Amino acid sequence: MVGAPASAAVLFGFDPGAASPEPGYHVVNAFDVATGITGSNFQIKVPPSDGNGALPANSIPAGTPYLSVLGGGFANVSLGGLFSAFQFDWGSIDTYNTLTIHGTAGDVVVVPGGNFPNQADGNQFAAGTNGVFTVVGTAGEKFTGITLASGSNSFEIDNLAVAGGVPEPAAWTMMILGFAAAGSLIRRRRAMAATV
Ligand SMILES: [Ca+2]
Ligand SMILES: [Ca+2]
Repeated sequence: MVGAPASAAVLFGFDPGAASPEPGYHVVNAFDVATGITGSNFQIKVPPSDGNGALPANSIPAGTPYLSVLGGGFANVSLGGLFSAFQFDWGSIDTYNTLTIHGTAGDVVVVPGGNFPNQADGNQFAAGTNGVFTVVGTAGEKFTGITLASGSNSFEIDNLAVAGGVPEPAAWTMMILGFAAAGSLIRRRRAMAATV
């Protein structure tokens, strides 16, 4: 990953040609339907690509709808909680795309070709403009969401994912067994107290 400091302890980077979610992340918004999004002049874009948006080239599964913010529009997308890191597929990166990261560190603005010194010519297929964009807080920062804005068509993303695994069934079983053991211990103590 090519890293770039956005502010003191908020780092971001881009993995060219990669797909979200990478190991350690799980998808919270696949943008197949318009949930968790507010704004104006954006759409859940159903492929094929056209003047309103280009499918992020490497998103998995391939060919699903994605979020496209059109010229002059914006979209606020919630992470659904507080997370120390997140990522998404960013396709056909353009210099007129602006990403604002919201969180406990305040707003951090990312501008392709500016403080995000990356290829940003809108190429719809090249690895250099289609990959995974990841944001990490290195000093305890937590992130709550993002705002996408675009001066022209379009700003396209898919598969917003947050750090941390989905709890495994085994982990839930252990938690339930733990609660059950604590409950039986309390009951035994009560029984012993009653016999004294
Ligand atoms: Ca999708
Ligand atoms: Ca684009």
